[in-house]
Amino acid sequence: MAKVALITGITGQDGAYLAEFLLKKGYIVHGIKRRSSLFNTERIDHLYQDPHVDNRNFFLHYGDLTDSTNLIRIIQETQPDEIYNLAAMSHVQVSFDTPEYTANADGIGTLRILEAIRLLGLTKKTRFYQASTSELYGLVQAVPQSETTPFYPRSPYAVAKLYGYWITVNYREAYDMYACNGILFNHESPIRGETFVTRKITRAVSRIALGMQDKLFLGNLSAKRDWGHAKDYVKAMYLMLQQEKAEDYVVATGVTTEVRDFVKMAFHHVGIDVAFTGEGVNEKGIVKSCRNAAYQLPAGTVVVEVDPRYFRPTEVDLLIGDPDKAKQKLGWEPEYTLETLVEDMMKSDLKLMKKDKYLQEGGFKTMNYFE
Ligand code: NDP
Ligand code: GDR
Repeated sequence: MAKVALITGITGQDGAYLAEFLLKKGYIVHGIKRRSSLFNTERIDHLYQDPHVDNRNFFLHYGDLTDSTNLIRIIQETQPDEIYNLAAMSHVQVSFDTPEYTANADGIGTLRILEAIRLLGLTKKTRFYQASTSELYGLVQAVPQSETTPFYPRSPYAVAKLYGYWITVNYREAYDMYACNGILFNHESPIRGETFVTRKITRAVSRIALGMQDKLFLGNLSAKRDWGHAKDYVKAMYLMLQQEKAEDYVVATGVTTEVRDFVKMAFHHVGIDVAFTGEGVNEKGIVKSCRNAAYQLPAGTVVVEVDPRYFRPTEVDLLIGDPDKAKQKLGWEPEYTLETLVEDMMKSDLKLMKKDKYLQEGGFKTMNYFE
């Protein structure tokens, strides 16, 4: 019998990679998507199956983490062996603007699923994965951050995820459920949301290299993140649910990099070498030399500027994870390095932007909203 998985947040970056991964393993995959006035399934369109054909193994259901009865019905109908709770309002800066909604979806949403499993009598059948986050560590207490490092959340997003983390631990202990937290550090990919810093950078650098945009505006260039590839990280999610005993795991690369160095790496990929001068709001990224065949930029051109509106009221300065437990107990090993991650994202965005340029030159309207 094929195993059945239910993925919340299937239309997001991780949901798409995880669905693809589980389908390849022979799972029947159900996903929850939100109703939207525009199509929101671009990341999973390649997995779509015509509802009129037989032997389908991929199904989508309308739902929302803020709607208990909807979640109860979907879980009852699908009777999943594994639930991966990936749905969330996942943008840290946006959570300062929408704190109450973020608490509802990311915090109470987790409780709604756990409670649905309990009410439906599925505590012995259904294994539960919670998408916890390195944002829980927040204000640096110790590095590298491991499963035993104390938490100090620094945003409404992280505080909501703190509730999600502990309610998962509590249901594991109170009801003997198989429930795990994956404390995942930042992971990116060519399908990363466009307003997270890495994707914002790879898109803008591609456009600058093609002569479609002059400058990239960023916030805090000194923040340090432990960046991995989402394709590697969804494997760890799956492995966490295949063990004898449910536990919590850190998933990270163990390498940390400043935002400004990620910017330099992305520019380097297109033959533009950038140096940073100045400090804080006055810091600028300036072209040192340009070996870019498509678009020559004179030395001294300012291609990066700091815009304080991207500063956060409370920032997380330094994240560096210790993935030792995941490596030892799960046998997890990432395949990508930061260099191959940047390469993967840059290749993909260059291709997308070339297409965009072609359409623009042909007189067709293209997307020009870059936050
Ligand atoms: P994305 O933002 O790409 O995807 C989030 C998903 O959640 C989307 O499918 C979105 O739907 C859905 N969603 C948002 N709100 C609701 C809601 N109220 N009800 C139902 N679905 C909802 O995030 P990622 O794929 O990057 O991350 C997956 C999970 O992992 C998130 O919980 C995130 O907080 C967490 N995480 C991510 C890390 C990362 O570096 N990527 C690191 C650590 C944790 P729609 O497409 O309609 O917007
Ligand atoms: P993060 O990711 O907040 O770590 O949360 P993001 O890419 O948004 O920010 C990383 C760092 O870059 C700095 N930064 C900017 N960030 C954005 N978005 N836009 C900018 O212009 C910019 N300039 C500088 C930020 O201040 C920050 O320090 C991500 C999300 O996926 C969460 O859901 C997840 O839990 C964590 O990673 C782990």
